[in-house]
Amino acid sequence: MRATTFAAFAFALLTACSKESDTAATGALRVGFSQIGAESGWRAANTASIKAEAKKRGIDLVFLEAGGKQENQIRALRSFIQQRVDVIAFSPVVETGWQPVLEEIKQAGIPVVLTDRAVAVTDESLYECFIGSDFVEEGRRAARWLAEATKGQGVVVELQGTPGSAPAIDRKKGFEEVLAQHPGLKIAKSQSGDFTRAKGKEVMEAFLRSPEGPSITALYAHNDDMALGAIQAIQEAGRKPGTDLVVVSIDGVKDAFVAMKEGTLNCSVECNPLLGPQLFDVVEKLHRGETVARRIQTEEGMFTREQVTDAVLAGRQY
Ligand code: GZL
Repeated sequence: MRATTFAAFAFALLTACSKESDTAATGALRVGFSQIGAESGWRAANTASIKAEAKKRGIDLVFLEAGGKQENQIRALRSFIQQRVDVIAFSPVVETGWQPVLEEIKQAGIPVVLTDRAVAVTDESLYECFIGSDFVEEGRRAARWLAEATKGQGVVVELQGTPGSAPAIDRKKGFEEVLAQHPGLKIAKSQSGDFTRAKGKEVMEAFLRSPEGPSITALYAHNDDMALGAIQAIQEAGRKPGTDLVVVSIDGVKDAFVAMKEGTLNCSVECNPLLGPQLFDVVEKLHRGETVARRIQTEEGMFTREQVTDAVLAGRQY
């Protein structure tokens, strides 16, 4: 065989092998996931669920955390386009500001799945599916429990989640909708604790030091982590969380169950973070070219301190 022919043959063979190896290497479904950050126990459980499920299914997961910053999420989404992943999924830190990057992803022909939180866009075709809770109903459940527990009377303070985030907007909306039916329950102060324990404690300290402080009889926190920080502030102020100041929050993480067992937290409305299985069911369907539901809502309950036995506590997955 002449040298040039052999070289051409060898090159063709190597290229074919490399293509073959590329195909073999990229035989696994490749998914880019942009996570908000690590702000709460809920988020940690959500991340663990997504990573564990991808591993279980042999999915090549490119997982990027954004430290709570939208600009980092947008950068991550653009990097997924460059990496030509098969599907992009993300939990949007806030509702607005996504349309341009979602249009770029659509242009690249990559399907998008939203998990946990929704986005506000004018073109619904920019994503295939939103998997997450009904935050408005979570807020309603918290208010219904509080109205029942206080016989519709009291001075409430509210720790809101991240400003502009779907859970903060909707949990406030649902809570106020039910509270409007109980004129004896008034929200005296409301401020963001950004879903973190530290900020929840700091804001609750300020509430307690304010002129309305001595009259506060109830706290509504948009997540357990802020409630747990606030409980510490209430105790340090010499008040009794769970008795002379009732506390209701949302998530249902393990630390909330510990607090309910101790009697410092009265009620936690469940918000299920274990979205990994549902996410990758949708991702695999999309990859097979099947249609998927536009909206998948997680089923959730509510827990009060009276229900929390050692067995219930031991049985909690997150
Ligand atoms: C709710 C989720 C919220 C949790 C918080 O689905 O987005 O963000 O309630 C978390 O604990 O930080």
